[in-house]
Order: sequence, then C-alpha cells, then structure tokens
Amino acid sequence: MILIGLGSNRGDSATILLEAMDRLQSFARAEVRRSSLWRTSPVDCPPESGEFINAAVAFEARDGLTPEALLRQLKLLEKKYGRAANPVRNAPRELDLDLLLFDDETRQSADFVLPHPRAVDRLFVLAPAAEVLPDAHWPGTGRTVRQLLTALRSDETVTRLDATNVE
Ligand code: PH2
Ligand code: MG
Ligand code: MG
Repeated sequence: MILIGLGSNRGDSATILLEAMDRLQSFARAEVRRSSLWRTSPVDCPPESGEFINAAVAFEARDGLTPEALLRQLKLLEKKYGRAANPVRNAPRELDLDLLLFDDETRQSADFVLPHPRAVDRLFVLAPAAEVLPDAHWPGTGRTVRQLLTALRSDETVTRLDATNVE
C-alpha cells in the first residue's frame, strides 16, 4: 500500500485537498481510501502561520509505478495548485503531498527518505493515516499506525471535520 499525507494552510485548503485526493486516483490500481479532513495546529512553522487542513489517502500502486515516479508527480501536483519554491522552512503552502509509505520500499538519499522520517512523531499525520491504514506496520518501528497514534504524546491540536464544520 501507498500512504500519502496531504496538507494545506494557504488558499481554499479544504477544496484543494478534496480535489487533490480525486487526482491521486490516477496512480491507483483500485479505489483510493480517503481520510476525513482534519483541522490542525501548525508544527515547526514560521510565526503567524495559519492552521492547516490535513488528510491522508491509501491505495495500491498501479502496475509499474515506482516511488521516484510517484514523487515527481506529487511535486507537479503541488505546483499546479500554486505552490512556489520558498526559502523559508515550512512557509504557508497551498498543497503539500508527502509520500509516507510505499509498500516496504526504503530510500535514504539527500532528497528522498522513505518511509517519511518525521511522520510517526506528528499527530497531524497519524490521525488521518489511522483512518485509512490503521493496521499497516510502520517499517523500523515494530508498530502499526494505530499503535503509533495511541502511543504518541503530543501537544498538537487536531479536530476531525465533518461536512457540517468544513467552511
Ligand atoms: N506540514 C509541515 C510542517 N508543519 N503542521 C501541520 N499542522 N500540518 C502540516 O501539514 C505541516 C505542519 C511540513 O510539511
Ligand atoms: Mg509535509
Ligand atoms: Mg512535503
């Protein structure tokens, strides 16, 4: 299974994330599992950064898809939604698509680390991920996504949105 984390804290974040989840279907062999949208407090962001909307999707890779090819497509999609290169770390962005897991593939290069190294410490990642892939084992931790979420001690604020409280 592939697991992708989605985030946005600039522009019409809820609409951007819903559309991006639709577009990710083209990389999947079968139906994409989608999390709820979550409103989350910014972590390690510049002062005055707005809250994020976060989500996650899980799907089986289409035949022949590689982690490198998917990563390239995710970067293109981020650009399409207006994300510009910004030297400021974690500056507000329309769309961030993080490749969290790709089957049991691992990578360890300067620009590509898989599984995503910081994901398991972040409530804004694990809360939506646990909705779509609770029983997946996270390589290197000996734990499932659900177990990581249960064990995580964090002061982040995350609120699951339903159709009535998405602005
Ligand atoms: N992404 C980051 C840094 N901080 N905080 C929240 N709440 N949501 C994010 O998606 C996020 C973040 C780096 O990509
Ligand atoms: Mg990110
Ligand atoms: Mg990213």
